[in-house]
Amino acid sequence: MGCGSSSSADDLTAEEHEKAFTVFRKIDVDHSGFLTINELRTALKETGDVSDEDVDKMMEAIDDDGDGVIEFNEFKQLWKAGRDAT
Ligand SMILES: [Ca+2]
Repeated sequence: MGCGSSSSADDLTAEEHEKAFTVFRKIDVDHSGFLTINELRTALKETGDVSDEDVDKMMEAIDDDGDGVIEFNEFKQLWKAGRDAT
């Protein structure tokens, strides 16, 4: 349900990129190269009290190309959004 292609420049620094990738790999427990909703759910529940509904919503928001999994480039957008929000 993504609206248009937002191919904005990747403005993460090398350090941020590395940090994001470390977290990504940690969440990607089966090392498939992408995050499934189950992996996302596990990761989010570890950080706090998150309902399945919240996970579903988040998944939908992150999954830009709508293939049901989160690739690293999608995760990076999340990382960037989280950084910009603080
Ligand atoms: Ca995706």
